[in-house]
Formats: sequence, structure tokens, C-alpha cells
Amino acid sequence: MKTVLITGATSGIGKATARVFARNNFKVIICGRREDRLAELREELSAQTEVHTLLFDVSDKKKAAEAIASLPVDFATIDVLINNAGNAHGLDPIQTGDTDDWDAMIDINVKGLLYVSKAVIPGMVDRRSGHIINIGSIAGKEVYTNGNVYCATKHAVDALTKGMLLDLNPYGIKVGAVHPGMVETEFSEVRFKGDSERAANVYKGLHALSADDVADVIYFVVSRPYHINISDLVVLPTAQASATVVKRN
Ligand code: NDP
Ligand code: 8X3
Repeated sequence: MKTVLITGATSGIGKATARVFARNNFKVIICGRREDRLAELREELSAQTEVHTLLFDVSDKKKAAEAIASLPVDFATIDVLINNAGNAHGLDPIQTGDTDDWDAMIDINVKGLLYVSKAVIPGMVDRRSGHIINIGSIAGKEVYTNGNVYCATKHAVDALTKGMLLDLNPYGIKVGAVHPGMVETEFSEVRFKGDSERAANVYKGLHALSADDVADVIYFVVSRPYHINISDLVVLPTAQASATVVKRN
């Protein structure tokens, strides 16, 4: 039985992904900062598979390393790593952006992804096997007005995916990124700091992707035969043609 570790599994894409992998006979390690949500999901998924929870902030270098090192032997061999934890904080022009928001996005979306990867990759290298999926974004392929720092972090995820692919190629480790367009999750609520009306407006008049849609795509990528590595995949709602071109009813 293979083991998958999913960061950001308390909500949205990560939670949906944990459900898909549990259904498909993976042992799942679910990570996040909200303990109650981890416990609830653990309870739900335990009916299907073995579940382990890790409560830590990905942007805390020490805590990330300690969390992965604390895995019991039954969960210590991570076959699939899904670096999903991340968010946008704010949507402001560069001249008025909040430096705390910038720190949060860079620390979580970029450094957090690196800290978790740093703790997991050496085991994959030793075993000469593994699969890493980084969740990027259409914002990692394009830049939109006021998206400045969030887009920069997702461009970094795109570059890091390519770098990991090159560095880990000699060890037979698969690396790829899934870059979603608009997905209706808690993403916009976080971006707009709890302003749910503003968040709902982002998805008004279009059929956005659901977290389940993206989770299915992630599972498709991971479940290909060994010789196939989907290294770069953009998934958009049909109503979306680019980061900024969206057909609304
Ligand atoms: P959600 O807000 O629903 O989920 C974000 C998840 O990330 C939560 O589980 C949260 O858990 C976790 N997280 C955030 N900060 C930290 C942290 N410091 N340490 C640990 N975990 C953290 O958003 P989505 O599901 O939409 O986002 C998932 C990924 O998908 C992100 O990387 C996002 O950038 C990307 N994405 C989203 C798109 C969208 O339109 N929704 C489109 C393209 C990409 P907790 O708070 O419990 O720590
Ligand atoms: C999330 C999607 O369009 O807000 O990455 O950048 S978008």
C-alpha cells in the first residue's frame, strides 16, 4: 500500500485530494494548522484507509522538519508528496501592498513548499523512487493586475518544479506541477480576509472548477504508469481562457 502526504489538507483542493487518494487505497498523511479539521477528516477517512495527521505550519522550518521526522514507521515511507498548502493574501497594487501579506505568501507558498520538500526528498532519493506534485496556478504562468506577489510565488513554484525535475531525474523520481485556474474553495475568503461577499463575487456567473475536479486531475497524474510523467498541467474551467479572460453569464 502506497503512502501520500498532502499539505493543506484541511480545506479545498488538499482535502478533496485526500479523499480521492483514500478511496484509491493509499495511506494518507494529512497536514494543516487547524487541528479540529484534521481530526474531523481523519475520522472520515479512517473508514477507508490508514490515516495520520501532522499539525504544523509549513513556513516554520523547524516544525516542518520535526513533523516529517515524527512520522511513525508505518507512514515514514512517503511515495507521493503533494505540495498544496498555500494561499493568496490580499490583491493590491504593488505601491500599496501590505508587507505582512507579502511575507505570508513568500513564506508559505515558496519557502514552506521547500521546507516540506527538503524533509521528504532525501528518503525518495535513497529509495530511488517517489512522485512530487506541486500545486502551482494559472498565476504561475501569467501575471495579472494586483496579483504581483502572489503571481511571483506561483512563478517560483513553476521554476522549482522544473528544478526538482532536473535534479531528481537521475533517481527515477517523478516531478510535476498542476496549475489550476479558478477553483471555488476558501481561497478567495483567505485572500480577502474573511470578506465572503467579495469572495463569492470572484466566482459569480461562471461554472468554476470544484476542489473535487482538481483532485481528480491530481489523481490522474499520479496514477499513470511509471514511464509516464505529466510534468506540467494547466487545468481551467471552460469559462476561463486566461488568468483574466473569463466568460460570465
Ligand atoms: P484553501 O484556502 O481552501 O486551502 C488552503 C490550504 O492550505 C488549507 O488547508 C490551509 O490549512 C493550508 N495552509 C495555508 N497556509 C498554511 C500554512 N502556513 N501552513 C500549513 N498549511 C497552510 O485554498 P485552495 O484549496 O484553493 O488552495 C490550495 C492550493 O491551490 C494553494 O497552493 C493555492 O495557491 C492553489 N490554487 C488555488 C486556486 C483557486 O482558485 N482556489 C487556483 C490555483 C491554485 P490550514 O489553514 O489548516 O493551515
Ligand atoms: C488562484 C487563481 O486566478 O486567483 O491561483 O490567481 S488566481
